Amino acid sequence: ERREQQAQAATALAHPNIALIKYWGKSDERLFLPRTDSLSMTLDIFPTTTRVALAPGAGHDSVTFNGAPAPAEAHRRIVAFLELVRERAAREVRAVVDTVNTVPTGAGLASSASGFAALAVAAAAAYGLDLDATALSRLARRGSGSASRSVFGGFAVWHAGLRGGTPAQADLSSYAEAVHASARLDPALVVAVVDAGAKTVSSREAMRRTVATSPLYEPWARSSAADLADMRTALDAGDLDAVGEIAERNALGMHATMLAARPAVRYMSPASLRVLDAVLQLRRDGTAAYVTMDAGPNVKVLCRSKDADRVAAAVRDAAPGRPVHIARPGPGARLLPG
Ligand code: 2P0
Repeated sequence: ERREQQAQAATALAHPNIALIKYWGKSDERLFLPRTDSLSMTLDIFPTTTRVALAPGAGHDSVTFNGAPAPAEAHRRIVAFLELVRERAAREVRAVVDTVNTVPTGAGLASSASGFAALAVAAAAAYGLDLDATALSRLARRGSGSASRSVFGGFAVWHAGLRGGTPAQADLSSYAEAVHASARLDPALVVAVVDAGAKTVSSREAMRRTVATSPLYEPWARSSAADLADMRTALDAGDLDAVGEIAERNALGMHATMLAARPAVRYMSPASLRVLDAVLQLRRDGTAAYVTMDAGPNVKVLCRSKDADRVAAAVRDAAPGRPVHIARPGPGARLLPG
């Protein structure tokens, strides 16, 4: 193969996203197909930068995180992802993958969304695949479900896709796309890192257990479809209070499904609940602030951009000594020059 004589490299940048309508539960674990549609905001903080360089003659892929060899599980998932890219490109050449994550170590914020979005964009370019944003989103999904959404900036909806067809049809129909939000919305997301420790149950295992055993799962999945329709209307109208109320009920409902799983999965800690109480107090005092939580104890508070400092101060009071970050809507994944 002549083109493999010439090493090719590409570097991409992507940001994390936080779901306002959650992805919780897969219909196909291998293809990363979700049971429900989800909707997120891509953040403007903590980008991941990933460089993929083809390594002609190398017998295996090598992967570093922040300059050190990647942990075994991350290495395994990245190599599996590269196999998929090689299959698409009909090429065998191995790669060197170097990833720099700017999430502060132990921030307890998932980096798989920004990580696989950046990897999808960089690997597709390095292997010579010419993919549009839809195809990149579909590809990123195969690394981590939520990565499908980080391909886009601002707000994005990830379609669960067709049910009842062939696996290939389902795969083709499950991708994210940008969602319109009114400029009036002007939101901020205050991220309270209440516990930097590793999560007790992986989201993959927790999703599996919730779908298999929680009697609350199907009712939540049905209500989530209604939440998504309401959320699109609220975003389009720039109605921050409606966006916040819908996001909060969807997230707390997701946590309720987990609490009802057997055995229960509980990510909320006493410190999380103190932040939830502080947010209720902010609302009683007239500041629009709404919580969302993911597969861990950290709390994200949606508010108006102009209120972000005040909300952050209230959150700091409720969780003394814990890092608090302010994020706003950020850009989609993109190739960097050079
Ligand atoms: C979300 N989460 O919508 C949901 C809400 C956590 C709670 O996506 O198994 O790392 O790689 O597809 O995307 C976290 O799960 O899971 C997640 P995989 P992912 O953001």
